[in-house]
Amino acid sequence: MSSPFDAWITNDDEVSDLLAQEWQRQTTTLQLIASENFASPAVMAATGSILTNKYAEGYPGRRYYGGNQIVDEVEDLARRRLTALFGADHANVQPHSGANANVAVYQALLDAGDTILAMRLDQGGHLTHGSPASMTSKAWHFVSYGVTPRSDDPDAPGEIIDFDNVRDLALAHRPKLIVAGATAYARRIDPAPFREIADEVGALLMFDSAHVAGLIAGGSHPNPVPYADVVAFTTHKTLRGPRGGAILCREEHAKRIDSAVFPGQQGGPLEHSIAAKAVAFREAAQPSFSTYTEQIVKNSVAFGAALAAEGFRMVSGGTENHMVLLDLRTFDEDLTGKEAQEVLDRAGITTNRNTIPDDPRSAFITSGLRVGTAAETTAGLREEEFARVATLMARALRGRADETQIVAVRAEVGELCRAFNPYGAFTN
Ligand code: DSN
Repeated sequence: MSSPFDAWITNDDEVSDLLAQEWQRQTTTLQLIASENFASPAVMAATGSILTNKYAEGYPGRRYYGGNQIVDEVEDLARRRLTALFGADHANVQPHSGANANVAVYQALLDAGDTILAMRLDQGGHLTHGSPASMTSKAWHFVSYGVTPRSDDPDAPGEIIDFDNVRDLALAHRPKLIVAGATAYARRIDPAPFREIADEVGALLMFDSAHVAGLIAGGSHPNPVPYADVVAFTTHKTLRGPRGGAILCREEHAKRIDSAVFPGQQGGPLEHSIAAKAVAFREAAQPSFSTYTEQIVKNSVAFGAALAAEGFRMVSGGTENHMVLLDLRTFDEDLTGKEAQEVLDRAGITTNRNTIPDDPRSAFITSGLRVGTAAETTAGLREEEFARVATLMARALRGRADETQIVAVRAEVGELCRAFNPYGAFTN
């Protein structure tokens, strides 16, 4: 099958062939990676546009290159749409990624060596929240909070953000910045208690909403903008835009945030991506986007329940966002996240292995698997189909030693993907 975007494909046979193969992969297998989505053709058209040719170091009205009259309008449009979407004072749409955005925030608000209180990677945080593997841990002093211990009480299963721990650490270490936000955490994150703790110790508050930016834009999760000094995020996850980052902040931080992104972190902005971000921000402001984000959460709840019925344990006992974090050990003590991801790949189900709180296995092996519903909700799957996907996952993993089982699941996955092609409406 060829893609409807063939017109964009180059005259380079090798690249064209790889693009066609990836088109096939994305539309004939299930995409359950919680940080991925299917951007609209309009977003992809802007990403592949003529704006890729333009150098525009600086900001609208203050560029270091000529010929930026139109680019200035593009970037201003993106900034206006973004501030309106979240009700923020100021937007910077230039970060190339979420990691760049986070580091720019630290650079803007802190001096080298200052203390930051953030969620530990193996408890659900992000590399840039001070992981020893990230440069952030070398430039700033991180203190890490985590989740409450797991409990067998079904009414209070634990593994949720431990606000007593956050407050105790904040009082003990007096951080200059507190970071809220996570990458492997299936519960709603309320910005209010973070603000209270930040105020109590005189810290600034950053909300890293990379994963949930779309859920916030759609009104399915609380908006951190009224609470946080700065909100940083990626534009390609639940927000369903092009790959990239963005920062929102209070007016008092605007100049320092802008200077930290350029020239502090980056050179020329990717104006083609900024045009695509503008397209995505407009899409996210439509009423249909709220319907979409509500469905994402409903799908996660149904998916999680069906996975639990198959014997997987949901970390924190449930989900309130676009992801389910699974502990595989209740399903099969010997099954690692790495093996599960590889088996599911063979069955046409794309996931990622993930550490879970207090995981006895390494980050490369893991006891957990993270699955998300944002992309396949875009493709049109609803609760019923996600329940079927849970069954298919369990069948593939139980029958992993038997190739005929994998082949049978792969065939059913193919059927689902034919019925729910995210770009079906655009295919000739
Ligand atoms: N935030 C990571 C993820 O959640 O997949 C990527 O950096």
